[in-house]
Amino acid sequence: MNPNSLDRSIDRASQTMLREARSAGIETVWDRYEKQLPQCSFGQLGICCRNCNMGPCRIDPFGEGAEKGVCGATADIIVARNLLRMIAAGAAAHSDHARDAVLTFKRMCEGAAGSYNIKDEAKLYSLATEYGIPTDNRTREEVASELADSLIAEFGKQAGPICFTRRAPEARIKLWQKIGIDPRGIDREIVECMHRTHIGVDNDATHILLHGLRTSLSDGWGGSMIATEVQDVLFGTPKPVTSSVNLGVLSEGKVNILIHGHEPILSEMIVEAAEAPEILKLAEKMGAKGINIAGMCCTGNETLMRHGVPTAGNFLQQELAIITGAVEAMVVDVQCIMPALGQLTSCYHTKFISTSPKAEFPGALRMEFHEEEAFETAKKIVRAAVENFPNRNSSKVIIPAEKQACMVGFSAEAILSALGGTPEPLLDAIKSGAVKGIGAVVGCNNVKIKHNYGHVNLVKELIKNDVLVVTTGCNAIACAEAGLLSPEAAELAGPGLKAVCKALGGIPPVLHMGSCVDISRILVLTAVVAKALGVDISDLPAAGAAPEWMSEKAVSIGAYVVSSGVHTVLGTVPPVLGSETVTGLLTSGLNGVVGASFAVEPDPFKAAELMLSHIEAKRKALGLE
Ligand code: CUV
Ligand code: SF4
Repeated sequence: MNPNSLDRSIDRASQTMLREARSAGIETVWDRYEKQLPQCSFGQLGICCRNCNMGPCRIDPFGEGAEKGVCGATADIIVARNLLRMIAAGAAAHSDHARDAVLTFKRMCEGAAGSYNIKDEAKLYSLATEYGIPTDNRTREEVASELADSLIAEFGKQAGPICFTRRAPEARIKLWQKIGIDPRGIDREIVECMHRTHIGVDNDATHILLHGLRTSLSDGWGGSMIATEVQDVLFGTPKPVTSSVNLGVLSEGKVNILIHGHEPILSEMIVEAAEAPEILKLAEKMGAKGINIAGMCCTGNETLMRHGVPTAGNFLQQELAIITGAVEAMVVDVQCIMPALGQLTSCYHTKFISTSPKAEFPGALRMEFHEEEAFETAKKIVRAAVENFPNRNSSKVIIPAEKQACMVGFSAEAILSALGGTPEPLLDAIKSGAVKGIGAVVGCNNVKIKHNYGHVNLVKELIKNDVLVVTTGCNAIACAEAGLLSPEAAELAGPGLKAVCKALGGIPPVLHMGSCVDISRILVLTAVVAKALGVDISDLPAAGAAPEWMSEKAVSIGAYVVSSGVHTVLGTVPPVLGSETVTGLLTSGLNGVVGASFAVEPDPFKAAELMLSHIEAKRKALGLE
């Protein structure tokens, strides 16, 4: 890879910081990637196994050396098992996040998490109804408490089904039941992944993969959806709000606190704590003009869409933000936080504060966060950042100018209300061809793809061709940085989509639906549209993409999106090419099983073509020309 900053990112703010990193001799993720090259080809192909201590074993991809592991496992078995473990880890990450949100909710009901309360009562009652919980003559707290118990029970259910899976169209549920992938309790599915992949248990690639689909569904329609819904009850269901993104949101004169990771439980409190009068007074005393909170990654998405808190960047910008020299504290919880941050922050005055009982980092200052004293801990963290302000070395500060306006917060509820309360106007637009279909573009950054290049170009191609795009995660932030989440971006859309955006009062052609767990909102939206059309999700003119994905969570996401019937294009190659059987199943065999499959295409322009032709084919099948 060429170390030229222009080749590493398409984003100007990031290019500026990459230049600064080079001149200061600071190492970043791109440099570490180069040191890894060439990466191990056995790993890339997915044909190494360390599942027992007779190994490690590896299969010779050229058929010259070993064809089997010591136990006799073939490439098919090893690749499928490795993939299943990736799905298990991803589903576990989302679902453990959900568990913590639900437990906080339960503690709040018991009066033991005093800093939290119910922000969306309407959602509380609609969820209670969905769970068959009686609401007449009961206090709000009684209803909430029983709902919390029902949600907690979803994790340990020995027999299915998970309640929210019943939001899918009837035909989809029947299909899941028929092929045996209607998920049971979330924890059960994940544990079974680990059991099946232990030496000498499940040794048939197809059989292994089917359990992968079931596990992923327990994430999408289970863990992730539970996280989304409970967070909406606790923190409010997002509504359209404007804000700004990119490294330029950092402030020269204020105390900058970055909140990075994935859970809103902590960040919601930090946002509140930064408004406490005594803390603002302290900031003034320290010579700051105020306190500036900015998000990163999905924690950023959560606070962006609920409070309009600006976001400083996505996954590959976490180090670049520190290199501005203007960050007093980088506060992290879980997921996608580079362990490199410890050493990096030690080159600056930045305090690297870890908060999750589950996640410790080298070089981090530990300020463990527990619901019981949430607000107090949040204040302590903010105070530590404020007191660090005088240590900022202004000669080291470089804040890029780029700061892009965006409109975010399009929950499924917000989209329906923008449509006037029913999906009909959207259906009409799809039927008339003004909107050709829906593109769901999500997922991480990956150093293997030029930062934001895949995200931005793919989305631009889709809207240019009248495909309405819904986005979450790091794609959403990339889109925001490129100006695609502003109403003005409708000018970049095809004539049909542009007119629809204008008719709906000036919405962007790319709708920010939230964080990664909020891909569950996309599932809900597709289910609503499919039901209104009287078809299955796999019949919709819709396609998904993860142009720069890297995490195991993304593998679980891809699996549940496809299992839900949405054809999905991946921008980086998953480690499966060592098995023709597994590769064939993923890229075509699944069509006959769940009515959708994967494609891999690193070039975003070609990926857009794949999605567009899929959408065209689905339109034709529905009789829409
Ligand atoms: Ni999950 S999308 S890197 S932060 S999982 Fe993290 Fe959201 Fe990928 Fe981005
Ligand atoms: Fe090797 Fe089989 Fe053990 Fe894997 S499970 S390390 S293939 S012997």
